[in-house]
Amino acid sequence: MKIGITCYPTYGGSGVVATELGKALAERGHQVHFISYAMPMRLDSFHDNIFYHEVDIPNYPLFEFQLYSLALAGKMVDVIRYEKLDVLHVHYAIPHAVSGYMAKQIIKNEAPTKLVTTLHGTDITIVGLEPSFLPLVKFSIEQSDAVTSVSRFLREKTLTNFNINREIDVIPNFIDTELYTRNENCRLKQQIAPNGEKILIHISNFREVKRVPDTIKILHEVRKSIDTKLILVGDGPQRSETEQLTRELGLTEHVKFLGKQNGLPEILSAADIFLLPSQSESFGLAALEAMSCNVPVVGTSAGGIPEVVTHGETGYVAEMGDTNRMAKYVVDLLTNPKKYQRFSDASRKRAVDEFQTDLLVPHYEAIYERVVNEK
Ligand code: GMT
Repeated sequence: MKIGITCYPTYGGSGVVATELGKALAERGHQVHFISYAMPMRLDSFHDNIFYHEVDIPNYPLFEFQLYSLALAGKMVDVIRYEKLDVLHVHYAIPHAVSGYMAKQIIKNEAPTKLVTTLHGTDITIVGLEPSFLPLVKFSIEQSDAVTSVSRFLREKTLTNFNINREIDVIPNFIDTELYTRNENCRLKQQIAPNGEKILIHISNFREVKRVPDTIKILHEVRKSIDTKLILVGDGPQRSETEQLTRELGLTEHVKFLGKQNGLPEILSAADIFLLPSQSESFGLAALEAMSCNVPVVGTSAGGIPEVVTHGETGYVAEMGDTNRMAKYVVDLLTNPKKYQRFSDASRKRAVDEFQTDLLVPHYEAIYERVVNEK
């Protein structure tokens, strides 16, 4: 099939999932056309069957704000028309599903391209609920030929928040478990914990919803009984606040801020436990990446996290903000080597058995087949 994919190219989990999906589809023989304003971050080498169409956003003195949604719709029309796409698959509803709908309407007499929308998280739980966006998100979901969500939690939220009555297929985030595998000879572990200290890790884009300062509070509590370090990977709005709290609590030499990084499997291989104290999380791709590298997760029970982290088997979940309980869970795991090993093995097994790329990409293909064959 010929499949167009639109996503946020450089920021966040939805872009990662969309790009990995495109790569997997191309490997399975489909022709994939990425349509975005920049080259997707994970599209870092040449792939057969993958094409990239950059959206050019015209400027004009009258336009105080850039008209990305319109420029995107125009580019979508162009790619549908000349590449003869069977399916246009948009990731994250705002504004992609709206632009996709517009493009489909403009070209409907020339091309029967179907629109598939994947909902990822804050497009439904936070920003999509803004009064100025809500009717657009609701309409574009209702008008898509198929809609998928990355967790059961997100499907329920979509139906209730937007008062929508339609089929939504749940397809969880997936992972390349061959790539995300533990490297037992990790050099970073030696550098950060030369005396065999335990290592906690958190990876995110440091937005408010991630509650990154909670990782510092957890470390502070854990260090009362265990010599432990914390690695923080990523950058974003909460970084300075987190750095400040680190200094206030006298933890500077125990917290390593690595900033944005590639090579996550190598970094995750240094860690003993992944922390995910989010306020809102529709799935938690970062937790899955950790689990695939044998790292159990301690986090909150927010949103779809319990669909990924099995409480008492691959990690623990607690109420949002309850950093003392999360710290207790961390100490419990780090002081029970047999239990820790069981959780670590179970984390890897769950990633491989339930969330491997090869298991989940066929679900997307089945949806494409379904919509293309629908009259
Ligand atoms: O930043 C993004 O790309 C999307 C972001 C969000 O805020 O919606 O991430 C979401 O999509 C990921 C991939 O499906 C999920 O694993 C994340 O849990 C989800 N983030 C939130 O719900 C906060």
